[in-house]
Amino acid sequence: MGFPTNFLWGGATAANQCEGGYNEGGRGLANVDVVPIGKDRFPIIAGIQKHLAFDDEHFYPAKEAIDMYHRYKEDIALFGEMGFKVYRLSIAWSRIFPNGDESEPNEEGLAFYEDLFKECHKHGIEPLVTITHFDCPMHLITEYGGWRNRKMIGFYENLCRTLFTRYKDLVKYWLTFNEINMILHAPFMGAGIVFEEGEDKEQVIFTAAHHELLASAAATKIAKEINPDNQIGCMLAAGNYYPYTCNPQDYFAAIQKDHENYFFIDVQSRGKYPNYALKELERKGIKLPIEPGDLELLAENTVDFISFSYYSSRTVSTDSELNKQTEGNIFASLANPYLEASEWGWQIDPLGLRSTMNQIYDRYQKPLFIVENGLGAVDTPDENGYVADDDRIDYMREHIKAMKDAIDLDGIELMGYTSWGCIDLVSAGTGEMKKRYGFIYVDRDNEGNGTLKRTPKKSFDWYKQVISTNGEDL
Ligand code: BGP
Repeated sequence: MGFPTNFLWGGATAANQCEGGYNEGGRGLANVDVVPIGKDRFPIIAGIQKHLAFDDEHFYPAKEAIDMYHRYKEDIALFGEMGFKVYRLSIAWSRIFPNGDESEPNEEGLAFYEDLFKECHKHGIEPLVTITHFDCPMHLITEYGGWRNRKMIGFYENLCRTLFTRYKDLVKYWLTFNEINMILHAPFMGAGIVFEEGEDKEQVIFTAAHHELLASAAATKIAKEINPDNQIGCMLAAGNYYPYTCNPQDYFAAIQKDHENYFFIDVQSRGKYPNYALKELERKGIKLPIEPGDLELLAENTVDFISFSYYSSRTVSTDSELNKQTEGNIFASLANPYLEASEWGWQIDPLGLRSTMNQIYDRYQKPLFIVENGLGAVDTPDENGYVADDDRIDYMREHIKAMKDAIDLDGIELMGYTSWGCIDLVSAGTGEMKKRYGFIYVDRDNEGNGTLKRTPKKSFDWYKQVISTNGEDL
């Protein structure tokens, strides 16, 4: 019992949070380059428009990030030393198609990832590739309005066909969209959407969602045509909702919040829009721009596995006074009195991971893959640059135990586990360096100071041992 022998242990990153080299190798400008850091990181209307112009002061971190663009060999060697079986990374779309709508790809971008994948294989590491991780060429936003435009499907198909063809012998695990449900909470990151003053935001979001879902199904189809061995996964920002009390109203509110997230995966995994969503959209007067052939495409091209990120469970109430606590958070969640929280208020709930795995597995009956999990914390190195990150080890130990229970006691099929930010990188939520997740410390601060030197933390040796004993020695 315990973890299967072929269990895929590893770590995860995203291009825009670690590569840097924003203007090298023919790369075009992307949405992630212009997202401001600090408090107006997720503005709904005006803030983003203000920053659409290339703005040095507000987008420093993604510009250089941790310079993995130049240091990937060193970084992958360290992942290899930890014994990684898999490395999840994302493609920067604008390295492959700088504007997004060209017919021919940029060879320098393709060659970069080809070499990176070869480097992974050299160390016995299987790449797991997210095709888009909050990433969209700026030109597709300014010219076409991002995913609100149906033309995006064709551009994305072109990207996918290019990737699947070029990396046919190097990559077999693919994820179509990172945290596809984030489009509801961060539409600029999730779908390159900038709202016009006064327009119906929900209508725009669900139009874009329909386009992304079609693009995801089309990608699955193309992937199988090019190589039937390709394994395609969807990707959900997961974390089940608890009712704040046993008041039936609260319980039902929790079900509705779960629906909000499962909407996307229901389509990607079951191949059709769920009734609860169709009813809700109808009530709100929102129309999905369904064209002939769309529903067939969705039905015929469902995913092979369900991947998700899990950091925390969430708690919901129908009490309007209590709910004021949650204003301004990306995911509305009340403080759960039974849980402790990280420095950023993310509540730590390993059993919640097991509950979430059960919910998702019961719902879809497909193998699961945990592609993000970890503790974001401020790390303080000693005089030798060493970080004793015991809290991170404790967090991961408890979550891995919960995974093991889900496998052993609940019979859940779990393909693998890639902890988030296996090397310190720029935070998606804050745009800063100070919130770190890595097994490897990177000497870089919020202001861009530091040597970029890599130093293994205490968790590096711990995770190495976890992998070498296949999760037995925690
Ligand atoms: C997920 C994203 C990642 C990542 C992670 C941690 O939502 O897929 O890109 O950054 O969250 O979030 P943060 O960086 O805000 O701590």
